[in-house]
Amino acid sequence: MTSVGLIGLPGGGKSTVFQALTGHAVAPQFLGYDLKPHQAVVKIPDPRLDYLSDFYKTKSTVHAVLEFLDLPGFEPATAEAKLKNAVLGHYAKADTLALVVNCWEEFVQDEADRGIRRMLEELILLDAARIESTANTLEKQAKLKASSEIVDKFNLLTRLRGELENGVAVRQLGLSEPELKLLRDVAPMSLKPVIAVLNVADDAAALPDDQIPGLRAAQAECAAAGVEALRMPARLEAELAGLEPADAAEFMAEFGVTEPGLPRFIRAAFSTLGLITFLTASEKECRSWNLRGGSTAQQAAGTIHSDLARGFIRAETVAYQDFVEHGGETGAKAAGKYRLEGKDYGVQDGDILHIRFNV
Ligand SMILES: Nc1nc2c(ncn2[C@@H]2O[C@H](COP(=O)(O)OP(=O)(O)O)[C@@H](O)[C@H]2O)c(=O)[nH]1
Ligand SMILES: [Mg+2]
Repeated sequence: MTSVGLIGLPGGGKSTVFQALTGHAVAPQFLGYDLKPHQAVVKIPDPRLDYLSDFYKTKSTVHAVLEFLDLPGFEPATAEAKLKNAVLGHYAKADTLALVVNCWEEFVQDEADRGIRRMLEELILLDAARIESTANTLEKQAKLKASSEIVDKFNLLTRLRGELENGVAVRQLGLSEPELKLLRDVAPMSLKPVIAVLNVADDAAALPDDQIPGLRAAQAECAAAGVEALRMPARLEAELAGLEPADAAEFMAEFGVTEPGLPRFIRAAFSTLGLITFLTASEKECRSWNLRGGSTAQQAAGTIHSDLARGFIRAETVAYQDFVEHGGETGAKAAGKYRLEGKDYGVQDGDILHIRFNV
């Protein structure tokens, strides 16, 4: 299950964003020194899945999910090393980090500096220390037996140390697949994708970016760090999350919110993580699935069940758009839109797959 960890300064609005995105209210922890993360699983809304469920009058509809973790915060300038390490240990559990930044207060320049630059720097400092000690161990191993893997890894880590010392995150280096493989056990924290959630005030919900004091500064800080930024009036959204759909729509209109935060956040998370969605559909069950972009049909089959990957024969495939345009399965088949794809077929976002297999 793909997980998103909410991180940031204490009081930046992590728990508020958590509530906005998951609908789960958690007790406020002003200092963020309570080290227990809160967890919630959210169904990913998808109109394509709704359409297919409706079309097949399916017995069961299953949404792909994202897991959200409301992680403890810390203040980089003053937190003790022990606390920092405990908190950063929690960050390691998330696939992607959502950095929540207070942009609802007046003096946001300081907040942008503390809440964005300093927080991201902590990930880099942690990696620098960890990579240094791994590199030292490798150096000793290389003296005993210098395999090519040890040498390649040592060289890569030496290069990373230089980059990290210059404040460059591992995620910014565009490493190749073989390089990433060498780093698997090191699992650098600064390799994790980061999305910044710029938490703006309720009455700023409908304002253009440049009319929100300090927002531009925060966006510039994110751009400098190579991090995508998403603005969200989190407190307002947290209230919305607790309302009936009709009331929520009225409330949104009143505050000029055109689209709730969750779908916007999911789009940003999917693009940052390089995820796509594929679908399976029948009278029995309609379901959406998360998949790493660039995956093959066999890998998609494997996310459904390992048996389907092992005994993979063909993936009967139709693009969602073609399915809809031809009025469903029969029409799309008549129009020749169903394809039989092999195991190496590169699955596209919105593909409806039916895996033929034999075990
Ligand atoms: N005015 C305003 N206050 C907010 C907003 N988001 C959070 N807060 C307040 O800031 C305080 C800390 O928020 P919280 O989500 O608990 O921060 P956390 O420590 O990062 O989890 C709470 O009193 C929130 O009500 C916001 O968008 N606008
Ligand atoms: Mg909190």
